[in-house]
Amino acid sequence: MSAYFWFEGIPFSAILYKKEIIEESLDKFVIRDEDSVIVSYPKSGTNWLIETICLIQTKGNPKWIQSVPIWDRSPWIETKRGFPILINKEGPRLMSSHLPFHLFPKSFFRSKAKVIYVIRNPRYILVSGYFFLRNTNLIDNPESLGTYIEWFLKGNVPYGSWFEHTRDWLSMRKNDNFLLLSYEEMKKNTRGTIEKICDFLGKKLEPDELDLVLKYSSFQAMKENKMSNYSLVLTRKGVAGDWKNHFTVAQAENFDKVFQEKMAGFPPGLFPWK
Ligand code: PPS
Repeated sequence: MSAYFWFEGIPFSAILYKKEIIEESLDKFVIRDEDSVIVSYPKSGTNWLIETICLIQTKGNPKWIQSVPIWDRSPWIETKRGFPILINKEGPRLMSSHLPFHLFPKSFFRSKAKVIYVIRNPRYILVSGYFFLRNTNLIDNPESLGTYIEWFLKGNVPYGSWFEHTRDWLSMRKNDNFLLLSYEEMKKNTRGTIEKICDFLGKKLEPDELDLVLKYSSFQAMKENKMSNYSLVLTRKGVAGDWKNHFTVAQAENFDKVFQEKMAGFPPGLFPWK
């Protein structure tokens, strides 16, 4: 049996979250101008981005990423574990969040803090999330991919509707304190993406330091790093193929239709996948 509660129409696992903390992070948590926040919908490549940013901060030195668990290096605002760490931390903070725009700390919108938002083809996110939930006890287990697709399209999944999450956060994409990245771009041009992040965060790295960031944030290196590999131990990589192997033709067509409807109005090319 999984213990979870609903908050504003979204299921949250009681293992990781508490209603009072989510409420407090929304209304009372103070985000400071010097903070940087990594924001994403789950399964978008967040942990990869966290590892990359930690390595940028240490100029490629792996000591920090190999000695401190990833969730303590960039604590999650809304979690039982992350919230107390963050409120007690002085100086510029690096933090993570999967919160949708309307549940994100209100103080952020009055600050100059930086947000890096990473998006990914939602079909991959869906399949990744499906296998993740099948292997964990966080909320109810979907009995089939078909069931999970229904939940996903309705937004009855952790952190709610991907469409709303993405639409709402993308409304900030022209702000100076907002950097939009995609998993697809990180894969295709990893070095270029790291340079983009460095520019955004005002960090200057030498080419050999950049090589080290690349080396230690690779899929293989993260898988071998016990301080970072929790999200990889449950992944499908090497086990199953991509979303095309899992969706039926009808499911894929229906998903396309919903995508077109819900994401209408964004410039073509904003989403770097087919
Ligand atoms: S979480 O736990 O919801 O925050 O998940 P998140 O970290 O956002 O996403 C998990 C997916 O990211 C893949 N991943 C990586 N891809 C490439 N390189 C590196 N270093 C890397 N680290 C994690 C991971 O395999 C999950 O995707 P799927 O499709 O399940 O393999």
